[in-house]
Amino acid sequence: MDGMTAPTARKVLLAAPRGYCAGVDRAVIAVEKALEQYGAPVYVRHEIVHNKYVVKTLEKKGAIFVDETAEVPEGNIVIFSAHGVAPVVHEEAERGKLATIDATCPLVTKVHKEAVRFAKEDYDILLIGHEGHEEVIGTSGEAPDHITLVDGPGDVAGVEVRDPDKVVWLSQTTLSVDETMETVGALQQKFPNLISPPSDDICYATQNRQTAVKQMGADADLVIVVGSKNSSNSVRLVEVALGAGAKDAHLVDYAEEIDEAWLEGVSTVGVTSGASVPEILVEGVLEWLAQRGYGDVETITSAQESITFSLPKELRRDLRAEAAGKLAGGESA
Ligand code: 0O3
Ligand code: SF4
Repeated sequence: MDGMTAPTARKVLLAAPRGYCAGVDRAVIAVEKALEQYGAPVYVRHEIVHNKYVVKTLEKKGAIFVDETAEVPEGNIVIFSAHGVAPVVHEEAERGKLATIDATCPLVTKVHKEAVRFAKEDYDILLIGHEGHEEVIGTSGEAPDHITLVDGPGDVAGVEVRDPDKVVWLSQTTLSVDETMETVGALQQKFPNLISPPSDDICYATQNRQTAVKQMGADADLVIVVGSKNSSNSVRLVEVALGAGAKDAHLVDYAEEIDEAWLEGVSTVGVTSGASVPEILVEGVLEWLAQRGYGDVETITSAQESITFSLPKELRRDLRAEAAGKLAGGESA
C-alpha cells in the first residue's frame, strides 16, 4: 500500500454461501476414495471440477487427467467429471474396456434426463448455455438432433425451430440467473408457446452464490472472487458483483494473484468463491487482506445449505464389497 491512499475504515464482507457445492464435494471425494480403493493411478476424464488447486492436489495423489477416454490404457478405471458426459463417451469407455465411475453431479444428470424425455416427445430443445463448455457438450450429446444451443440473448434472433408450438428451453446449471431470464424472455417473445423446464436447471448452489454476492455487491468497493478462469459459475460471480454495484471485481485462483493496486482507496472488500473452490483458498485471501489492514470480517449470509449427495454408485458398490469382505475375513479369523 506504499504511496497509496489508505482509507481509515477497512473491512471485509464475506459471502455465505460460497465455495464447494454438493456436486463438487461428491466428485472430489469420489476421486480421493477411488485412489484409496483401487490405488494410483486413477484416470479422470477432464478436470474433475474447474479448479486449478483441486486438480493439482489430486494429481499429487496419483490422479491422471486426460482429455479423452481413448488416452486411458485398456483395463483401467476412468472417472467422468462433475460436468457430465455425452452417452457416446460411455460407449467409448466400454469399447476401451475401461471401468467407469460417473461423478456427474445429480443435478446435471437431471438436465440430461429432461433432454432425453423432451427429445423422445420430439420437441425442439433450446439449450441455453456457453458454447464449448463441457456441461453443454455433455447435455447436447443426449439428443444432438433435437438440441440447439442458445448462448445468451444475442443468439435468439438466429434461432430456428421445426414447429414453434413444440419448443422447450433447458439450461446449463451454472449460468447467470438474470442473463438466463433475459434470454428466456427473448425466446418467449419469439416462441409464445415455449415450454419451461419442469424445475430450475440453474442449480441451487449457483443461485445461492449469486444471491449472496448481489447482497454484498452494492456495499463493496472491490469484490474478490476466488475461482479458476475456466469455472463458469466463478466467472459469473464477478459479473454479478459488478452488476450489483461493486466498483471493481476480480477473479483470482490464489491470494498471490491479488494486485495491491486494486486496494487503492478501498474501504470495503467483498470476498466470495465459486462452487469448485476449496475453503483453504478463501482463507489464504482473508489472511492476505488481514496483513494489509482488512482484518475485520463480517459474514453476510443469504441462505443455509444442507444438501449432500451420496457417492457415485460404482464406488459405493465397491466400497460396500470391500467392507463386507473385511467383515467376513474378521468373522472367520
Ligand atoms: O460449470 P463450471 O464451469 O462452473 O464448473 P466448476 O467450476 O467445476 O463448478 C462445478 C459445477 C459443475 C460441475 C457443473 O454444474
Ligand atoms: Fe451440481 Fe450445481 Fe454444483 Fe454443478 S454447481 S456440481 S449442478 S450442485
